[in-house]
Formats: sequence, C-alpha cells, structure tokens
Amino acid sequence: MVRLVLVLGDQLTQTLSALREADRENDVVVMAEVGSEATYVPHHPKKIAFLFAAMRKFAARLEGDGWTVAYTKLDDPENAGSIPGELLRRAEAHGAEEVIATEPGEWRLIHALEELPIPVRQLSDDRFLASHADFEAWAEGRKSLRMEYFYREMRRRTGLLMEGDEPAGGKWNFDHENRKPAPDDVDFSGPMSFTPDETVEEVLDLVERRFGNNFGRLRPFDFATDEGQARRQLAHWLKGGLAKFGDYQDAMLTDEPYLYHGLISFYMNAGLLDPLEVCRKVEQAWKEGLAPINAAEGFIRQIIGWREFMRGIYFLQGPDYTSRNILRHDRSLPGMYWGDETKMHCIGTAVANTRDHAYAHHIQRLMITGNFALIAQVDPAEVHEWYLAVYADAYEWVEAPNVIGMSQFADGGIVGSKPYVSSGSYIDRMSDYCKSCHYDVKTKTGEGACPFNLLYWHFLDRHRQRFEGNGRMAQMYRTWDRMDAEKRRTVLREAEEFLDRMDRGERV
Ligand code: FAD
Ligand code: DLZ
Ligand code: SF4
Repeated sequence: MVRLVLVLGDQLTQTLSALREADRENDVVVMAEVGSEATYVPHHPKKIAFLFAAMRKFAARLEGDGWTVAYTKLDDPENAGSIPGELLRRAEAHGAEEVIATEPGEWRLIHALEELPIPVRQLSDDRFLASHADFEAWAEGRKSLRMEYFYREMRRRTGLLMEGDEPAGGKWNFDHENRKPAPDDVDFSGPMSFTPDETVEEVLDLVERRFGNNFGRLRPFDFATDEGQARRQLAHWLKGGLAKFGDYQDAMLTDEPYLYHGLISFYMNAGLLDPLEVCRKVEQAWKEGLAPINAAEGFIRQIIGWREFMRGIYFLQGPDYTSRNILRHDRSLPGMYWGDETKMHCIGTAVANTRDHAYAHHIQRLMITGNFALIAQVDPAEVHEWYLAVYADAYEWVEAPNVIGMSQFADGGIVGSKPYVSSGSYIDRMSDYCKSCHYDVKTKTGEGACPFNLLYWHFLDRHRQRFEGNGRMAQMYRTWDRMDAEKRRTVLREAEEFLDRMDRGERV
C-alpha cells in the first residue's frame, strides 16, 4: 500500500521522523506551496521566498536520493490551496490510504490534519531535545516554570559545557557578563550573502507577483536556501561573530542591524541546521580557545534553554495560548509597525530593519517593538500577528511564547516573572538610537519628552495592583511614589495625550 509522507516548509530535514518512518521504494513524499499557509498572516515576502526556495531545493535533493516527490508549486492550476486539500488530492491520485507526518509546529495545522478523512499518523518532532512528555514531566508539580532550571536539565542531558556533574567555568549562567553597551566599532561583517540561483530567482518572481504588496522588502534577497549554504553561514559566524556574541548580545546600533548575532534561527527553524550540532560546534570553539565561556554559554543557553523552553510552554499551554490577554490591553497596533513614519528613532530603526531583512535581533524585538507595544497597552493578539508575519524565523511554537509570554506578559507570568518594560534610559544605555532622535531621552515631561518615559510610568500606574507586590518591581514603585504628586499627574496626562495622538494616526 502506498502511503503519503508529508513534509512541511519548516520540516526540511533529511532525518525528519516522517521520512525515517517511510519506505523510499513505495511511499510518496508530498510537499506543497499553498495559499492557506502563505496567507494565514501577511508574511514578509522574504519569509515566503525563503521557504518556497528552500522547499524546492529540498524536494530536488530528496528526488536525487531516490524518493518519489509530489511537489506542488503555488501557481500550479491543480493546487488545492491548503495542506489538507493537497493531501486529499494526492491520496486520490496515488491510491494512498494513509498519511505519515511529523507533528507541525502550530495547533492550527495539527487540528487540520486530525480532521482529514483519511488516517494521519503524526509522529513526534524529534529535532527538539525535549519531547512533549519530557517537558510535561519536568513541569509537573512545579509552582512556577523557570527557564533556568529547565536549562540545567538540558545541560546535564546533553553534557554540553559540563565537567562531570559540574558546569564548565564553575557556574551555570554567565548572563551578567553579557550586558555590555553598544561598542564603537563592530569588527564582524554580518551574515554571508548568497547570490540567488535559478531556483531562487524563479521563486522571487512568483513572490513578487503574488505577495509584492505585503509589508517588507523582497529584494535584495541573499538568504541561504539549502543546508550547504546554511552551514557556510554558521561557519562564517563561528569564526567572526561568536567570540563577542555574549558581550554585545543586548546592544543596539543604528547602522549595524546584525552586530554579533548568528542569523541562524531561520535555518534551524526550517530544518536546514540541527540545533544540537550547532551547540556542539559552539562548545568546540570554546574548547579550542576561539570563544570565551560567556559567549559559548550565553549562546548555548539560548538554544537548549530558551528555544526548547518556549516550545515546551507552547504545547503545554494549549491552543488558546495565543488569545491570552491577562492585562486586558485593547489598543490597535499603531501604523508605525507597518512602516508609517514615526519620530521615535528606536522604533523607526527596528521596523526598518524588519522591513528590509525580515529580521531584527533579540533585544530590538524585546526592548524596542515589544516594550513599546506593552507600555502603549496594545492588544497582544495584534502584536502576536505582527511578529508571526514579519520575521522569517516565526512559527507559532516559538513566536507565541516569546510574544504573548515573554514580551507582552499576556499569559500572566508563565514565561517571565515580571514584564519586560523600560523607560528611555535603558534604550539610551544600550544603543546609539537616542542621539539621532526627535525626542530627548533625558526629558521626562513637557516638550520633546521621550514617549518611553511617559508610557513606562503610565503602564506601571495602571497595573499597580497586579505588580506592586512583585519583589522585582518594588523599586520601580518606590521611585514612582517618590515623585511629587503634581509631576505624576503630568506624566499620566501627557502619556494619555500621546496615546490619543497616536490613535488618531498622527505622526508621533
Ligand atoms: P542569536 O542572537 O544569534 O541567538 C542564537 C539563537 O538562540 C537563535 O538563533 C535562536 O534559535 C535562539 N534563541 C535566542 N533567544 C530565543 C528565544 N527567546 N526563543 C527561542 N529561541 C531563542 N525566535 C524565533 O526563532 N522565532 C520567532 O518568531 C521569535 N520571535 C520573537 C519575538 C519576540 C518578541 C522576542 C523577544 C524574541 C523572539 N524570538 C524568536 C527569539 C529571538 O529574538 C530570535 O531567535 C533571534 O533574534 C534570532 O536571531 P539570531 O539567529 O541572529 O539569534
Ligand atoms: C510559513 C509557511 C508558508 C509561508 N508557506 C508554506 C507552504 O506553502 N507550504 C508549507 O508546507 N509550509 C509553509 N509554511 C510553513 C507552515 O506554515 C508551517 O509548517 C506551520 O506553520 C507549522 O509550523
Ligand atoms: Fe527611543 Fe526615546 Fe531614545 Fe527616541 S529618545 S530613540 S523615543 S528611547
């Protein structure tokens, strides 16, 4: 009996569980570019182009390895328009009665596969270290789920940066060394640039025609689109970027959209790079003296700690996670997130980087666009949709816990123990943004006051009841309470006026 083997756009891994389970001689691999996946949010054109190009190249590689691949291009007139539709069409054509799949990274698609009228076996996605059962077992009985403890388990399990039972360098976490402000010069050239080949060019034309009006610049396009290129990008960064990754992890510079970041999340999330192999290479670089422990540990924590932890939370919390809104924020996402002009240089820069590269680094996502959306009290569902659309590494399993949880505190503190909010002074310390801004970061109220300064207190004041008992926030409330009453009233009034102007669509 012929079986269909589903390979999704973010499952481009030769050793995928569904491929391991299948029979190369008899089974048919199904891959499809479909309207439903390409439009469920208005994805950045670079994200769509990256995935379609990588899918086409991966399909060709499977065929070269002897697989039969039924590949549907987006503009194929027979295209059924959705993953379930394509599976049914192919099942009929090949007389298949069963589908083997690796579990998708979004509840939406898991449910769609469950509802198919033919049996679908969804195998666990073992490209991750922790299975759902592992994470559930770890979470069981804990009052709160903290990444740090989960991370230590993953260190022990993998043996990464371990010396026997002890962490290498004598401690588990070197984060306090990883908060240096922006350097004057960045001596790393950023990611490699890959010239589009024929396959990529064909996809770029297609995406331009079909998705050219989506937010985001399609060209120039220089992403890696196959495993070999992704490995070259990794090697390039290990050599030039890793050593200072830790030091400047939280820094931001106007003319340096990448600093020392790896730009490998696109490739790991789509399946072109194996996260554990990436970590082993980072560990090796540390062993060879090519990177200090704070860089190696900081990076490995992001992968076997945060990345795995976020996925665990997404699946543990269930399908309603994306609609959580514990703070009851309901403002519409301002037009500046979609490229409308803004006088705030920090937001303008983060959004321009996003528009041009389908990328912004972590601290821009967390402390610029995320921080602003939170203190401006934007509806987290709208914030979630934006992040899911605009970043080339965004799939719900990783994006939602980062946005709903870490960035917007909409889950009430499951991911983070306190909200990531700051006034302008943090941004000024960690970046060069404030030097070129219309607003003055040192001005707290009145003409030219930095909006982050106003909205920060406005947010804390509105949510006083929820947060003042939080030990990690007590100092913030003490500072607020020490301000004289008239000043506090002025801050709150000016914050409201700012938000009104923003809501009216004025350039703020
Ligand atoms: P580097 O800075 O070089 O970091 C190394 C790797 O660590 C990343 O490639 C990534 O795989 C992993 N990592 C680091 N932090 C996290 C994290 N918090 N969660 C999961 N993995 C992490 N990451 C995504 O992969 N997809 C998303 O949709 C996504 N959305 C985010 C939304 C918000 C609001 C925030 C605050 C963070 C989000 N992140 C997301 C995490 C992080 O910002 C990106 O992984 C990182 O910017 C990717 O760029 P890089 O490869 O250059 O990372
Ligand atoms: C993101 C995406 C896009 C834009 N297009 C496709 C597609 O046409 N075909 C496909 O198989 N996958 C695509 N993807 C990735 C899926 O949306 C992803 O597999 C699910 O969201 C689960 O993570
Ligand atoms: Fe952003 Fe305020 Fe600095 Fe301007 S002054 S860049 S708005 S933090």
